[in-house]
Amino acid sequence: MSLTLYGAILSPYVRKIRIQLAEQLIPHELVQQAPFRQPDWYFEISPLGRIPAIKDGDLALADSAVIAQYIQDSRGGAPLFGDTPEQAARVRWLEKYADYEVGALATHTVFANRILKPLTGGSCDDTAVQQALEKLSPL
Ligand SMILES: N[C@@H](CCC(=O)N[C@@H](CS)C(=O)NCC(=O)O)C(=O)O
Repeated sequence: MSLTLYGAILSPYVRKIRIQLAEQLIPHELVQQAPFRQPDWYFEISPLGRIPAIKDGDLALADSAVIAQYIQDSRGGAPLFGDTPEQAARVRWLEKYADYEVGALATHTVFANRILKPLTGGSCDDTAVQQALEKLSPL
């Protein structure tokens, strides 16, 4: 089955999947999709409109953690989650930490305010950015 990845290369969640596909030498097509102004059809692949999403034949999947696990399960290749249950648990913890703790501050607050909002006609919330940077600095 042919695998299609939808997303924009600036997204850390999309880059996670691109690194996996490259590491595991998995053939795929990349279709550029921004995380805003999504066409209606994209919500059938990614119900929340977020990137990344994939199509693999008739299967549509969203969320980078779900996609990474599916690719590992369906394509195998180099071990992505380590060789033992302990290593797999550690990898998953780091993934959740990056996705939901670092991502909330770095991507959804700093990047969104400083880059995306001005690009889309909004204005940067400097207080939110400053608070996020302070929380990120000990990480
Ligand atoms: N938990 C999701 C997060 C994906 C995510 O938030 N992607 C951002 C781009 S970096 C997005 O699509 N934002 C648009 C939105 O939230 O509407 C994943 O791991 O795939």
